[in-house]
Amino acid sequence: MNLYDIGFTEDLSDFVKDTVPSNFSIARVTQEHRERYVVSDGNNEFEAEITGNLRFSANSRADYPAVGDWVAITTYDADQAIIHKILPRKSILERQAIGKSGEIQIISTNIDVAFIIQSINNNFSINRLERYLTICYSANIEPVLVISKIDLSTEKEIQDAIINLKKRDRKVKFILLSNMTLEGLDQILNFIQTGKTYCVVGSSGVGKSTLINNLLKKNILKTGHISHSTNKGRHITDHRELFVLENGGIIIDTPGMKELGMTDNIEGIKTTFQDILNISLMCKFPDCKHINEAGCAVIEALNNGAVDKHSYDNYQKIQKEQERFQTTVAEKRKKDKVFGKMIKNYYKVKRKEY
Ligand SMILES: Nc1nc2c(ncn2[C@@H]2O[C@H](COP(=O)(O)OP(=O)(O)OP(=O)(O)O)[C@@H](O)[C@H]2O)c(=O)[nH]1
Ligand SMILES: [Mg+2]
Ligand SMILES: [Zn+2]
Repeated sequence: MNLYDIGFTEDLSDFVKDTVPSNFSIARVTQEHRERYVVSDGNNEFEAEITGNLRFSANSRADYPAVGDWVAITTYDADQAIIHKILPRKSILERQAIGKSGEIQIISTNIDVAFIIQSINNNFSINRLERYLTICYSANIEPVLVISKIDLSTEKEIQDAIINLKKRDRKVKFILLSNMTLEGLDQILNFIQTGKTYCVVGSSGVGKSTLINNLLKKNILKTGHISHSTNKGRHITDHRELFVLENGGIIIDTPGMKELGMTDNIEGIKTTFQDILNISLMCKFPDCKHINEAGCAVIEALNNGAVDKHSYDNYQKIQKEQERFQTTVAEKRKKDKVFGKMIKNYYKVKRKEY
């Protein structure tokens, strides 16, 4: 195996030739634990830490390596490495960090396709799906909905879910899956292409790790069952990890997510809620918020049934959240600027004193 087997591309190779000094090697981050990483060059795995410099220059968590990243490393001993630099990311799957408004948490990077997993029996929610779609479209990542645990529901329940889905969103590709009967597994396998990177996201317990075990045809990952007996709490997967499949696809497992807070998602919102956005072009006022303005085409469409009420409500909620994120970020920047000025002035005064 080499770098190309874990997703390296010609574009990246050109970039490395032009910009990375030859005393560094290139690797991909395959595991992320707190401040501790595992990186791989396709052949060997290394336990890795970041340089003090990287840590010092990081403005936020988003500046730290994440699973999926390509990094410039130096190695020592047989299996230790230092990460010096993160290569530019092709895509970033991210959400707002839990409990830290205005801050970003990276889920994984350099992803081509995200499998959004929802189990049909207790986790299927189009509102939540629209959140995932928004973050995927914002990041230029193709979303694929996987409706799992179909062995636990009736044909009628499955059909109802599909009807609801089509009513709300006609674009998203979806696959029905049972990790027990393995129905749908071939469809997922056939969809996965050599050299492309996939990740699975969704709530805890929906079958993300079980799916990856099935794709790997090995029970490598800990899944719900084992953990119940050891009583390790509700979340079974506690870190992100990248795997290479037999067919050459690369797939990342992630811990279950309860919240999916919006960040800078304007583009993703536009794509997810395209119907609403198209209609809004006919609103009387260009800055219409579609709440109670005169001549609002969206409200009119809502009243005559052309726009789905649930979709509209979800759109408003997501839109507000993303505006709040932008405001928080702007306020933070302002504060940082003021603080920066204070420091500058302090040094000016100091210099004068000498
Ligand atoms: N009946 C049924 N059970 C499933 C299916 N997929 C997964 N399970 C079970 O659901 C439980 C949770 O599965 P996991 O794969 O650990 O779920 P996860 O999404 O990885 O959960 P976290 O790691 O906590 O995010 C396990 O007991 C699985 O055996 C399915 O398609 N059908
Ligand atoms: Mg898991
Ligand atoms: Zn309007």
